[in-house]
Amino acid sequence: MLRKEKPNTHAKPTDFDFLKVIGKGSFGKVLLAKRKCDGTFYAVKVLHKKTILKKKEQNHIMAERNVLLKNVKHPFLVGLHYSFQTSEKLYFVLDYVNGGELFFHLQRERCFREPRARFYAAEVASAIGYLHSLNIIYRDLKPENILLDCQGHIVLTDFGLCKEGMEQEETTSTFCGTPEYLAPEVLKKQPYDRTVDWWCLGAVLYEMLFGLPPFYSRDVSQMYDNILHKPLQIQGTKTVAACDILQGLLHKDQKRRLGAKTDFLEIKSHVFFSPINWDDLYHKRITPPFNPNVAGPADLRHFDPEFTQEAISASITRTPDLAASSSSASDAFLGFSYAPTEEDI
Ligand code: ISQ
Repeated sequence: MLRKEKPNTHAKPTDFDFLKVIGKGSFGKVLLAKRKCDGTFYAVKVLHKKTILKKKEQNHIMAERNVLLKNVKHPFLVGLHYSFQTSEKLYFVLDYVNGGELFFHLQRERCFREPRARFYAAEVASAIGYLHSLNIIYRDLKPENILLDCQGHIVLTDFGLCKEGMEQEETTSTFCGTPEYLAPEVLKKQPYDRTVDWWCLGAVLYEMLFGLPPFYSRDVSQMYDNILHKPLQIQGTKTVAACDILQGLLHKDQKRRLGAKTDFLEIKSHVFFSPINWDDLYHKRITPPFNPNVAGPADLRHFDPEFTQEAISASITRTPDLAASSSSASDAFLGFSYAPTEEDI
């Protein structure tokens, strides 16, 4: 369905009952919310305008909204229904996904066998390949952004750091990301391109197979040094195909990295993924290797109690008087709100 871009001035925080905090980021929180008019559950991401402005991150946030608006729709990317704002906050109304973080399950099991790791890596790669086809770099692939839905399929969240409008040869040198999965060129603050996402895929796959990120050290500066200089070490009994794809994705030189030439096509055709039928994968015709066994949409068993037991601040749920809004904060987010589709009304 086409999404009409007109400001959604009608949606407001009091449309929802905010039930639980289910995630936290640098700019705000993600809350489980139940829409009062129809009882539907959503994940509502609430960002503080002041924090965003202080960190000069409004371009990223507007990029996040634009990415979600650009009709970016893929089976393994979280869906945005609509967005709205008050004088102090921005609200994204997202699909609620309750199979838990992939790495929550990984921690419980320490590591995954190759077929299970391959399935998740393939669904992640499929989503990244799709974003690249729209000239979007995901950039922020990290454990907490990889969720499972109630059937056990991957859902990537958090488009806050996506870089829009990147053509194949273009590079960018904005520094953002999480230490564990930072590619060498990002650490060195050198220009980077879409191959950063293939590095991150390699890091995710490595962590699924070995239980720790590649180049890991408890000492962060040692870890940085390892990412830049230490050859990748692969221990234990992994297949030749798994070792080869990890070496390819985690190549320190971005020009020689797997994916540098024909992007997703190279990943898709690597022998590690030969058991995957990519068309079946995209259409969710492959039964996930693990079923999160959730009882229903309100089942929070896979969320960290650190989040779910936290009280929700009253400022999130009330709708402040718009006349009292500070104009500089509002001006920075002009056009942020947009209307729901017919399905959402
Ligand atoms: C959807 N469902 C659960 C958690 C989430 C965290 C971030 C973004 C979307 C989410």
